[in-house]
Amino acid sequence: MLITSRCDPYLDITDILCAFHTWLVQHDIRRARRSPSCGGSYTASTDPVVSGPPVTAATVQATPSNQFTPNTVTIAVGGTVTVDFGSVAHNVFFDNAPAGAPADITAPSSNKSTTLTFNQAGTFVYDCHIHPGMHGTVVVK
Ligand SMILES: [Cu+2]
Repeated sequence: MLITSRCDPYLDITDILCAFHTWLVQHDIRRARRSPSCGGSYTASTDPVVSGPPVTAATVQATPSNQFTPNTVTIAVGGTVTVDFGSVAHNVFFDNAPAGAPADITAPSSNKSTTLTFNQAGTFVYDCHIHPGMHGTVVVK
């Protein structure tokens, strides 16, 4: 008696990897690499970007209305956040000095910009000590 299987006996690991690679490309997983075994039609520059990697630089406005805008920014490890101080003086403190946080901007600052570098992944909450309740968040990943 002939026993048949629903599984394709000729489906080998290359076919599985090829199908997975196609899925990665369709979902624009940016780490997907062209695989010679798949024939390769994928180029990062022409495919639409659904969600890219975190930016390496962001700017936060410290506004005269006592807000950090945008309130939360997300950057890559090693990226920078430039705090753009407006006409009203503010400062920036990473309270409790979490590991990897840049130095505080202790001096009341207005009409200037200061760039902070984040070399460790994490979520860094900062406050202005002049204005209670004025705080923002930098997510580094
Ligand atoms: Cu302030």
